[in-house]
Amino acid sequence: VQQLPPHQISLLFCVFVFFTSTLCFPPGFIFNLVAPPQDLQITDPGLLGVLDIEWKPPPNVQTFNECTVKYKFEYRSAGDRDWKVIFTRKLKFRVGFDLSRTAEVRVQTLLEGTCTDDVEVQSDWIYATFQVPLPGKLESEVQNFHCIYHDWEYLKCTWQPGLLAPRGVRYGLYYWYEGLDHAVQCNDYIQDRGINIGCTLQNLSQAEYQDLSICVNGSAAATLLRPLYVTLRLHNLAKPSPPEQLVVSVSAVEELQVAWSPPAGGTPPHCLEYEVQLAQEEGEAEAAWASVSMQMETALTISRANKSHISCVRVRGRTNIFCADQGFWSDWTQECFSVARKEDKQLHILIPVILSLSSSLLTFMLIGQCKKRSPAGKPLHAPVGC
Ligand SMILES: *[C@@H]1O[C@H](CO)[C@@H](O)[C@H](O)[C@H]1NC(C)=O
Ligand SMILES: *[C@@H]1O[C@H](CO)[C@@H](O)[C@H](O)[C@H]1NC(C)=O
Ligand SMILES: CC(=O)N[C@H]1CO[C@H](CO)[C@@H](O)[C@@H]1O
Repeated sequence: VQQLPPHQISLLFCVFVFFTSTLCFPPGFIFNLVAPPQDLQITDPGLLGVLDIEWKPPPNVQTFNECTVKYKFEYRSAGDRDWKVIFTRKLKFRVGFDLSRTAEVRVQTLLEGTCTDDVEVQSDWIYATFQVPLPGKLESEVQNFHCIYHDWEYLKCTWQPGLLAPRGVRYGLYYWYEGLDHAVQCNDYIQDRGINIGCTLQNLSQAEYQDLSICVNGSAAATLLRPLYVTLRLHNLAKPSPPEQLVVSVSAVEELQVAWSPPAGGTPPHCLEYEVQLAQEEGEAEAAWASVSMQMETALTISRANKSHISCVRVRGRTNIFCADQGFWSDWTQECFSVARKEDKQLHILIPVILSLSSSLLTFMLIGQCKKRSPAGKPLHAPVGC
């Protein structure tokens, strides 16, 4: 390979720099002119899981009258790896945070239009952080906080006193969701020996499919207790009542037919899936359960290759994937009987469950109905965040 003389190398380098800079930095580039927004501020409206973020336009914004000024706004709770991103022309946002951690936000100016040759130009970032006061030691926070949304009608939350909780501690549960003017205190506490260890909240249908912010804080004479901040999604905490009117019958063609009704209460029937279990007597041994999973159908036909005896059928329900990411199983509804047919002891049950095409069709027709309950544009997952 022939070596180039030094002056040719520097010439090539200059040509290279010229072309790359023309590509990356269009003529008339105004990098230095795009300043970040000013006065980035975070304030706490006292709503237990959201913060207000505000900023002012960059000082030189009037000079870009042939360009649009936008902002890239990013936020996260300290410890999160990823930022959540919002592109906007607004100067104010209210977003959800886990208030037990430090809130981190950053904003930059984006400029695009004739003044930049239609290339998007970005400013530097401007940063801000915020932390609500967290009094007391971490160990004084309540433990084992759990909530269940029963029948889509009432929410029951329970907890245990913190490890460092002194005698005579008084806990309070406060909550807020979009639609309430201010945080509200629970008015129906569950108590154990005079200490609040739970709360029942009614009338929360407005809070379904959005963030419900909860704070459990407490006080005891001369001791500061650490508050617990949690953000819930009610539809993911639903527990239906057991299915009703379970009927088991044997048809003329010796098929076992099982049918039931969706549970009473506020659970939308199209939001349920079921599990059916069949117990077969195996001589003197304990009954063994065989499971069948079903979507919204409320009937099951079991054909029997061999005559056998099934001694019990039970069914339970849970929120299906069309309405929530998760949920709790209901208790079982059980029906036991004796249908001894033959002396044969080694009995087997074959359970070919035919989930017919029509029921799948029904499933997909109903998806639309489920989605309707979730307001458009709201993320299904939100950070845990009084
Ligand atoms: C339920 O909440 C709504 C507002 O969300 C209110 O108008 C209504 O009076 C409440 N009903 C009961 C029984 O508390
Ligand atoms: C608990 O939180 C609520 C709502 O933020 C507040 O009004 C109340 O003063 C707090 N109580 C204690 C003991 O910190
Ligand atoms: C216990 C019993 O009779 N089992 C029979 C069930 O039916 C299959 C064939 O249909 C036989 O192979 C099993 O022996």
